[in-house]
Amino acid sequence: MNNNNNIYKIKIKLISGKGGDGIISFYRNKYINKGGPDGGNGGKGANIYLETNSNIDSFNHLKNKKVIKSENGKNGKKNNCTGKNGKNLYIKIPINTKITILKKKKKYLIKKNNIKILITKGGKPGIGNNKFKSSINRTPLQYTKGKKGEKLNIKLEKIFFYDIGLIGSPNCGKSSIFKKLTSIKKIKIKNYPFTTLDIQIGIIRIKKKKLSIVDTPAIVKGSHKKKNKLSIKFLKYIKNCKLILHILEINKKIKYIFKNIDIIKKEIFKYDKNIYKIKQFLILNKKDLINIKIIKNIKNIFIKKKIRNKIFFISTKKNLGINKLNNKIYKYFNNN
Ligand SMILES: Nc1nc2c(ncn2[C@@H]2O[C@H](COP(=O)(O)OP(=O)(O)OP(=O)(O)O)[C@@H](O)[C@H]2O)c(=O)[nH]1
Ligand SMILES: [Mg+2]
Repeated sequence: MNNNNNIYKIKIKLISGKGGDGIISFYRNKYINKGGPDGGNGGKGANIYLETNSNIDSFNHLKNKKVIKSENGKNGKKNNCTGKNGKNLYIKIPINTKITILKKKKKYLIKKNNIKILITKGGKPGIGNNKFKSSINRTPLQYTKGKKGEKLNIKLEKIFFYDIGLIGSPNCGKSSIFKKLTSIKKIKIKNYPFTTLDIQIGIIRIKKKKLSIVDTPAIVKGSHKKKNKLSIKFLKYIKNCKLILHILEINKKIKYIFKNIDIIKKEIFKYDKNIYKIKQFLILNKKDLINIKIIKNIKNIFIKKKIRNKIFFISTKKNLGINKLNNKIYKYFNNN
């Protein structure tokens, strides 16, 4: 999957079609050269709707579309004929799109498929001179023009909802855990930093539960900076998770483990403070590489530092602590 190039946020201007004008006309034929008024009304300007569609997942189809216009209504015609209405326009958007109407500060989040919302109304049609006839005005020269359609700037943003998000520094074993929990075989795991360059999505099946999980590229000091190629833009996939598994590499100096927790916290804070309100399990991976004394020391420091997160010591390589982690994940989702 390559999500990096997909467009998940876009601003567009919507301009609905103008209503067609009413016209002035008088009935004429071979035998009648001074017939009554027969100028028809204009057609309606087309509305613009946004419509959720489960077949699309991004706004790639709207790339480079800064302005989208819908059809104008046609002008009225002779013989009292009404002009054709503009054809309403339906713009496809993915499910879970947040729509912001910029000037009005109105927001919607559409979570279901095939939902249509009217965003800009087409202009009202003008009235032809036929409608102005009366007993005292048999040859009206009045008509009205069609009104302009509504115009709005909107912002569309795809919101991601996964159950579990994996975060952590380079090489700590995020993808190894992802592979273990999802049983997906084709996962790139290598002994160098930044193996994972894009998110990966999988499903964990525990008992009868199915939970979605997202693996992410590593976070390092400075990841929040835009110039950084692997910036933390991918945290958008994490920000609505119900549980975060923060992975730490245990075969490092103890000081480094705690420094790492702070680095990642700072980087995430710079992206969105609310992410830290999400329940977080701290997973200390690579338990096979250290002895029990170090584990005890680490546990003590967690207590001293009053870090209250649930802590797990695991090894994906030796399959240690994985069942316990699975059970706690299951319990958490059963209770929340
Ligand atoms: N000894 C040991 N090695 C492990 C364990 N888990 C993962 N590794 C190794 O650690 C290295 C990195 O693992 P990955 O799963 O690719 O780590 P990652 O956090 O996804 O790395 P990036 O995507 O680069 O950020 C690989 O060589 C793994 O085989 C473990 O429990 N014990
Ligand atoms: Mg990885």
